[in-house]
Amino acid sequence: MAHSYDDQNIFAKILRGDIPNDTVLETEHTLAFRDIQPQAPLHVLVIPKGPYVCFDHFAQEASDAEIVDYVRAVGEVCRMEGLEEDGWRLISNAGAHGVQEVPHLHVHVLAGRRLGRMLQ
Ligand code: DGP
Repeated sequence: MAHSYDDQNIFAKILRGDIPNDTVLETEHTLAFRDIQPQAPLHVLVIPKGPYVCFDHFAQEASDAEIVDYVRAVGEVCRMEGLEEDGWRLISNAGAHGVQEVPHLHVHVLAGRRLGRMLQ
């Protein structure tokens, strides 16, 4: 599947500094910030700085350094936010059936309450 990246998406604008964000963690290749419409007491979005639409695009085209940095950053957010004891959920929506709103890869980190068993 070919992936074409739209650099006018809202997370691209956040990465360019055109739109402010509440940053939790920034590394060489990754930015984590609080979701503007939190679905749980803790709702952080973790995005690669590179122009990747979804997980598959990232897995195919990102460098090993970007991938390692990204995966480590997701773990670091969970640690920094003190989630180890009570746990968390990671979600990454892709495409129409995944109901992906913003076409820049992001993982949602949700925590702070017991979440429903079923994904909606
Ligand atoms: P998704 O449906 O997986 O594409 O989720 C996109 C998320 O992005 C959604 O939970 C709301 C969040 N979001 C949209 N616009 C902004 C924004 O301008 N700032 C922040 N922090 N989050 C945003």
